[in-house]
Amino acid sequence: MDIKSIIAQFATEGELLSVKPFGSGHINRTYFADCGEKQYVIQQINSGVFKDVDALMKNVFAVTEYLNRSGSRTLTFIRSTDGADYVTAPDGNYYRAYEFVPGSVSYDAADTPELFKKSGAAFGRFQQQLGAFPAETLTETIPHFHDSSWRYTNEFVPALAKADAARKTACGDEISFVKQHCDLFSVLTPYVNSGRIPQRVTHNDTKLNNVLFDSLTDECLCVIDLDTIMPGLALFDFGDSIRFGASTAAEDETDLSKVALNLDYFRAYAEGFLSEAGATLTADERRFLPHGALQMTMECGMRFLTDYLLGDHYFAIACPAHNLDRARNQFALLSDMLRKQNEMQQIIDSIK
Ligand code: ADP
Ligand code: GN1
Ligand code: MG
Repeated sequence: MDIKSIIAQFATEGELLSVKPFGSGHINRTYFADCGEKQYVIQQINSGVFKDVDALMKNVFAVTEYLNRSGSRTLTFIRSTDGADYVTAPDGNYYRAYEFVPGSVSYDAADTPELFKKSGAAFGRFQQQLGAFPAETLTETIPHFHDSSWRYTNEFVPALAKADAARKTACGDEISFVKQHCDLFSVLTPYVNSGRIPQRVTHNDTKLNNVLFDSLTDECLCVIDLDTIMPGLALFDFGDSIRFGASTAAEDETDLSKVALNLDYFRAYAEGFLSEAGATLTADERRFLPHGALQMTMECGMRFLTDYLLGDHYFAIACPAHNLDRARNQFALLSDMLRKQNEMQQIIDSIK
């Protein structure tokens, strides 16, 4: 359906002047709509990924209204002209709208460790702001999202059986890599089961481009992409940020000699994150922060590989081997992280 007639169904202000595709997320289809005095973000929600759009939007409204009430800056979602949380188009696609944050920018890479440190503080603060949010009122929008062992058994292994033969042959080395490293997925199990690493309300998708910065001052304005806010582990929020933002290369860089963990960026992020969330972390959460980075990198690589094996139905791709390129990249990053595990630990221990 025509995006302009979708926008007309939301209670936006002003007259639509222009609309264009926007952002670099892998999941939803995002548009920027200029309505003169106000600008909006319109998103086609990926309902293949989010099976219960109704519950997803209830979560998003509940979290943003909660943050607003407590004075924390967050996204402002706009209801449809007839008061619904989202719009269903005649073709069955779902759309939502929220205000574009004026003067904001998001980054796919941090030019300086200082900028990356600010994103660490933003995600640490976000976790604090949701510390008292009633977790039981949230629907799990993607069940088992960071249950890496579950993903291994229930997604990766079945994908090996179902995969197209040519694709499977193309990634034999990567399949072996996953099998060799899947023991990383069970390291935390006893700590989680005993409560020494507690479940908290977490963001679960803490990529650098899920934070908005002020385009003039580079101060963090707010955390976005609120679709995966669910009970989860603090050290996975930490780890996923490191996976994406402390790599020396983009997530889909194919020259693997460029892919490494930048320890200066690791330190910067850890300082930012711990300055806001450090006081509430248990000793075990803190100790396993580097493991969070290892596990999120390994899990993400396995997810990319699974999607490649199954024909690219989950992540948006720009070329046929995109998911395989991303998987190889994540495994190269993981290999470097394993080499630098002691240094990561020393950095965490040195931050008071
Ligand atoms: P996805 O799930 O596809 O990652 P996001 O909600 O993260 O969707 O949106 C995709 C991208 O659009 C973000 O990474 C960011 O670059 C941009 N973006 C989204 N919302 C805003 C906003 N309110 N203001 C500025 N940029 C935004
Ligand atoms: C997706 O939506 P986006 O692009 O911010 C994915 C994350 C992955 C990431 C890899 C809902 O994040 O889990 O880590 O791609 N989001 C979802 O870049 O699956
Ligand atoms: Mg995103």
